[in-house]
Amino acid sequence: MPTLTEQREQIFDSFRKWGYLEADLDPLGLARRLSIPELEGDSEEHHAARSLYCGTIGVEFAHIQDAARRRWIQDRIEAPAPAPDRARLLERLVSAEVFEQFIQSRYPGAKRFSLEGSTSLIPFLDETIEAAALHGCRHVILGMSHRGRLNVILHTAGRQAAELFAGFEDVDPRSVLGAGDVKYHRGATGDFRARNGADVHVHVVSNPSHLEFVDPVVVGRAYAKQLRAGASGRQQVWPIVLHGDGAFAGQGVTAETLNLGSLRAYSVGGTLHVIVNNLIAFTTLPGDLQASSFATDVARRAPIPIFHVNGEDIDAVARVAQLAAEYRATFASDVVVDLVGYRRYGHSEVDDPTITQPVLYRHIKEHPVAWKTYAERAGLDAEPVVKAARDGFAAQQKEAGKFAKIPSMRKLPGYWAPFFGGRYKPEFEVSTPVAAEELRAVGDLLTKYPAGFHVHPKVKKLLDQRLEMSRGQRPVDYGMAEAMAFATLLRQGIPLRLTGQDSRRGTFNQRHASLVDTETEEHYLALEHIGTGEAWCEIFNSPLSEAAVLGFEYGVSRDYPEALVLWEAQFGDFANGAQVLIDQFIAAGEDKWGLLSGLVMLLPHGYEGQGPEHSSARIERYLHLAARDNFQICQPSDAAQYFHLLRRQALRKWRKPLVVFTPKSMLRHPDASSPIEAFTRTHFRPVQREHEVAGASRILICTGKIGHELRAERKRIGDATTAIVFLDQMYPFPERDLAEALAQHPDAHEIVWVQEEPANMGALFFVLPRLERLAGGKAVRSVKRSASATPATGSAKAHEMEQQTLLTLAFSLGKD
Ligand SMILES: Cc1ncc(C[n+]2csc(CCOP(=O)(O)OP(=O)(O)O)c2C)c(N)n1
Repeated sequence: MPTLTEQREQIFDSFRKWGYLEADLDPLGLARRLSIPELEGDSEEHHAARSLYCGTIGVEFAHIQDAARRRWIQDRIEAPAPAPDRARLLERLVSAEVFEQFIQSRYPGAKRFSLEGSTSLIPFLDETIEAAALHGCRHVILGMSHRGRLNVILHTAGRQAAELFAGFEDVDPRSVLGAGDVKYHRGATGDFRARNGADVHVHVVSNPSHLEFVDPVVVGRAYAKQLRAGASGRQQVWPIVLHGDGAFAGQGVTAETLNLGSLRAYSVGGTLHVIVNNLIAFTTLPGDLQASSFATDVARRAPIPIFHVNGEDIDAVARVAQLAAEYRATFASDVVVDLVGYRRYGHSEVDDPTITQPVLYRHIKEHPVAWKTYAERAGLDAEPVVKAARDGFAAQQKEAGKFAKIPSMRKLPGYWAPFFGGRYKPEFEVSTPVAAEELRAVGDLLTKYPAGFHVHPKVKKLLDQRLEMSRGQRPVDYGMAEAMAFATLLRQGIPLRLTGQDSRRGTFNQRHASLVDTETEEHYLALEHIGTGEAWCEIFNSPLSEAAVLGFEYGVSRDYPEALVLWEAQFGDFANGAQVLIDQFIAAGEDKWGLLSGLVMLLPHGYEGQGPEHSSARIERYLHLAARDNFQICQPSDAAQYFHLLRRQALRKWRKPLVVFTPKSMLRHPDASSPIEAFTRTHFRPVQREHEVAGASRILICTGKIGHELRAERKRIGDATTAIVFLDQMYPFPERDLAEALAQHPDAHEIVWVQEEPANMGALFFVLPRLERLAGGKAVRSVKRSASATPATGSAKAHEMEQQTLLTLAFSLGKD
């Protein structure tokens, strides 16, 4: 027979595990409450446990493996709730509600994505940041989408209502022609004055329409800011991400981002995820949005607590805010808060929800606003608070008319001061060669490892070769060129971060940034011991994600402009798993938001008979996105070009994303290796000319591996009249360099663009019109695979035949 205490514990344990399923979470009282057999019973213990676990707070924590963490939550839920500051909570709630109504009445028809029905978000954030400030928080990086954004910018980021109202006034459209973004996407920075006197700097991150894709960017930005802050970084910088319930449940990038939470390469000591749960997405109800009862279920795979709270019980909302903040501060863990409310009007202000949810909206129409209910329950007089809010906004509206154009509510941190974007100018170039002595020195450092470290014999051989490369005793391959670029930059004080799937060793066994002890599996990263001053180095294997990890690294690059931040795709083909990040942030961030990034994307590319999904990094996609010098698109044709390209990227102050198509089979190929002099003397050349053939009658222009194959073919057939030019930088298009390369062969009668990709892919569409402009009337032709729905054939034999046909055609096309 269990003792009475044991019986009590059993009952309480059931409620700790299942109680949230019966909790009273829906302010409208419409959601069907589950009935869990394990919770049935009418004993005193049942009542006691039910009042704790099935009230307006429901906590999911039984899935957390760590008993100490479960105990922490249990102790707090089972202890009396701390007394809330009701006057303050009411004031925040009223202000949030009145703000929305004020815009509705003064700017009818304008889209603002009202927060009404979920305005408890504002007191929630208030209490969260208050609690965070007590734990040392001084920076909040806040990501969110459309819903309630203006309200958050006002009440949480501390901007003036006048600035927001100005966004609704007519402005001169010429200031944003062809660029800019809508008001509910733009970022904002401000200060939150906490009651303990601390100023917490709040930054609302600019985001695109694409829901949830800002999540990893927020976390990456927080990571970079924490690195800057040093040992107390995690205490000082807190990421908070707000989600819609539909988006949180539906978008895969949320799951990817949650997975980053506890990985060493990505951990920020906990992100607070807050679901502004209005139980609807546009016109779709939860039953069609998610497989389970809760939008939060995707988070249950992580060992993190999920707090559900009825958004109309403002005291409970405040309590959950404090619990969430304290949990993050105590365990450096992610926390999910599900703030359940409703949506008072349509998806946006121009949308009528009674067409799709007529019954629900009849209920909503009758439902009193949250501040009225709260004031009544708390015995507070809300009228003076409402009046003060209205008067305040009316005064702010008068101020709004004074702005000549939409005010920028954002301020870039000081570390961006030395860097700039805009159009390319040759004067931005810097010197990238490195003295031979320095290369010898880094060669020594890169090939050394601690005494007693057992290196794999194959790796030992590679290190011996690398030592010889650094001394000019053998040509330098890509792997060593990259290591030397990284090492020389680190020694110049440039921090470095590289992540990607299997990037430490390198997918093609080429990098070996980290040596693995054959006896202990301990790792040794020589590059970590090379930097000077502030130059830290991080090289990590990423999880098997593209979107979240690319978003994260973009975020890091946004807050560490002086670092070289690189993300590597396993094969370039897989980068389209992160297409939203590429389209919405990397290509468009500067145009939409004036925000720069020096992120490098390394995309292995090349037709080597490996099938449709291991051949093409889709050069065409990047070229389609290229305009106004928004990024750089390059394919270095040899190791030294790669070295100078990386160094140029880090050393120039012109901050632009760099897309690099990197080699696979050419990684160690002698034709693409470079003599040491190419590292000590030259710089990156957008157009690589050769000097073998002078006064050619035909010029082949190409980029990447095919160029080396063309050279081999030319040798094989003994052709002495065809010149081969490599286009190592496709964008910004190096028109002048190419014109000079063409001018080298004034008698050439034909210019041929040769590419491995099918006719509907590759750089063809981009290069051809430009070549025609430069050709001065000469014939411009092209050699490519036939247009195809897939990038490459699945048959290695067919590939060989196709490749040989390309080479044959390249040397015969146009010849009589
Ligand atoms: C990736 C993506 N797909 C579709 C949309 C179009 N869209 C905009 S808002 C919305 C509904 C969002 O619902 P929810 O996440 O619950 O947030 P709510 O608007 O209810 O606050 C949809 C489908 C989008 N913005 N992003």
